[in-house]
Amino acid sequence: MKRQITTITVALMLLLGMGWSAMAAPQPWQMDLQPAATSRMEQLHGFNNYLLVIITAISVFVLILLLWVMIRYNAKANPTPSKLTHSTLLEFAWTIIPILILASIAVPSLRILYYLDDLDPARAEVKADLTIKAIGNQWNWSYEYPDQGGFRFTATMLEDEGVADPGMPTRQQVKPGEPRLLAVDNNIVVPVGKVVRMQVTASDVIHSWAVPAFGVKTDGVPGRLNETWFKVDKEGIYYGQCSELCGARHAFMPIAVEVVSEQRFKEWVAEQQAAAGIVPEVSLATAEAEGR
Ligand SMILES: [Cu+2]
Repeated sequence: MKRQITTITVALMLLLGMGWSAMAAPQPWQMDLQPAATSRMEQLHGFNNYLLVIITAISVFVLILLLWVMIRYNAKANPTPSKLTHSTLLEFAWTIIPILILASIAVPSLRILYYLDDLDPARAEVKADLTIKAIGNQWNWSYEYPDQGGFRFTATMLEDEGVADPGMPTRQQVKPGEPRLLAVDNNIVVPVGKVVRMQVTASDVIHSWAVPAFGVKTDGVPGRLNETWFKVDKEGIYYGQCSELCGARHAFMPIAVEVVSEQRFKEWVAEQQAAAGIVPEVSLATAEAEGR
């Protein structure tokens, strides 16, 4: 009995803990979506919850109808069945009501879809501050920062401690505290609170650049440049994975996005430019402001 109570308590704590822990990577026994780090994901969360209410109401309604028919209209309870074959009112109702339900799903769904796609320069809230290009390769991601001098690097998954993968060149191993199968050698770094224009393509087969906490999932198609955007409200490291089956090591090309302060981002850009031997360009606006 005591053991049972302990098990139930642990299960309850796990369930409650899932709702509370704000992690940017999937957690063991996680039931819900990852906590939202962007306005995009907040909207997707809202839509998901809204659908859950509709789905639950329909399921409960159908269950009640089934039980009602089984109990009230079985051969024993209802020996002389009704001869009714037709009911205009009923047919009208079961056509119109589903149409209304579908419309109430379609309208918010399309509104979110347009919002996710909306990188309109005329709208201040989704005007891009920074562009990053992600290129999917079998099996890692290359990144370019075209408006920061054009430096580029490749992000490859870190290996498990003590496990050398014979199929891949020797790489760094995960450090304690880093999530295995998600941590990479070179995180992409973005400033907090800035709109990032994410361009996604691929060099060989179709990949997909996806970070659940951002509500971003964009296919990388060879020969095609797809575009999406996100603005992260909280600093931290956010993990994602390639989400389009791309070959044997598809599960081993994760994505790690480090969201930092604007100051730290500038320092990081300067480090990357120095490493790549890029002379930082002075933008026209800065030059004018400094009277050059
Ligand atoms: Cu893949």
